[in-house]
Order: sequence, then C-alpha cells, then structure tokens
Amino acid sequence: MTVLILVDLQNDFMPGGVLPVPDGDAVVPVANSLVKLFDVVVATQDWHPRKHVSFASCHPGTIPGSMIDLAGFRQKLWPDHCVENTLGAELHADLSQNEITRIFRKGSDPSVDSYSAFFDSAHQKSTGLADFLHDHKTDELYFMGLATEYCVKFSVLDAVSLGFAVHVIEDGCCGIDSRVGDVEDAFTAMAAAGVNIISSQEVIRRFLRR
Ligand code: VGL
Ligand code: ZN
Repeated sequence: MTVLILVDLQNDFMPGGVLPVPDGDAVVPVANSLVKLFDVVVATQDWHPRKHVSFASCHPGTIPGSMIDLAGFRQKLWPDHCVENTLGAELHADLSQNEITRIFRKGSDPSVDSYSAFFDSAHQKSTGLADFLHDHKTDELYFMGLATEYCVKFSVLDAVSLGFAVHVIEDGCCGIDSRVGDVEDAFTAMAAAGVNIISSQEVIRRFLRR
C-alpha cells in the first residue's frame, strides 16, 4: 500500500495561529492535490493538554524559544499551542478530510513532548502509527506537512529507523526557520538518512503512470 502522512496541518501552525509557520497554509492545496492518489491517508495532530511541559507558560521565568533540561533531555519551549479540543488544534478548514483514513494524535502526555508521529520524545511510548502502517502492509510512505524541522523531520527519521521506504514531498512541507538554515539542514539530514526528497508534481506524474 502507498500511504500519505499529513503532519500537523492545524490552525495553530498556520498564519494567524499562535505558533505560525510562515506560509504554512500554502501546503494545504498541495495536500488536497494528492490525497486521492493514495491507498491510505493518515493525518497527525499535535494534541496537548491545557498544561503541557513544552509550554513556556508552565515554567515560570521562561519565554517561548527558551531551552530547558528535562530529565536529561533538552526541551525547547513554545507558546501554548494545539490545546486539545480547541479551534487551534483543528485541522485547517480547507483540507479535504474525506480521504483521511485515520488520525493519530501525539503530545497528549502532559509530562513529555512528541515531535514524532511514532514515539514520544523519550522514545518510551508509541502512538500506534507503526502498527497501523504494518497492518496496512505499507510499502511506500510519503510525508508532507508542518513544521519541516520539527514534526516532519522527527517523524520521517523514525519512519526510516522502522525500516519504511520514505519519501518527503518538498513543496508540501513548510518550516519555522527561526534560525535561517534550519529547514535546509532538516532536508539535508533526511536525505542523509536515505529519504527520497520529491516534488508533489513528480508524485502526481508517478502515480498517474501506474
Ligand atoms: C511542532 C513545535 C511544537 C510541529 C509541534 O508540529 O512541528 N512544533 N509542537
Ligand atoms: Zn507541540
């Protein structure tokens, strides 16, 4: 099966949201142009409780962007975002949701963050996505979404470690790029791990030829 994973296409990561990815909404039409081509489409949602360890508001004296030490892990702090059951956590209203087979949520544990769609940042708990992909006999896995250097990159690298053949749709991803070069570095790291970087146009060409 060919599987498309749409990473965190949520209002809070869109322009006007609380943790905006500049031009993040530009990838929504890209997602809509692809969803019908895949056997299975998975969407992920960053889904935090009201008080979450990644929120600067939960660590007095810090501001978003600060780094803290959490039981040996470096944790970047963010503004309160993607709080469960809020408008900010919902998928973008223009996203075609009829083709979405299943939604996986991550970051629900108040005490640990989860950039990856597969495992929490401590690599202790699985979201169930890997089992789902194995159950659906996934042979080709395509990723796109937000943000390139956080949730997309960590999900993609875990997918490679799990043994999947992984493609990343370059124009379907958008990053925060708070330090210029972060997005480029993320693509370099993914390519170095063996990921195929591909354009949405090329995906469409390939799938129409099949
Ligand atoms: C993300 C920062 C914090 C993401 C999630 O989806 O890339 N980034 N939580
Ligand atoms: Zn988050």
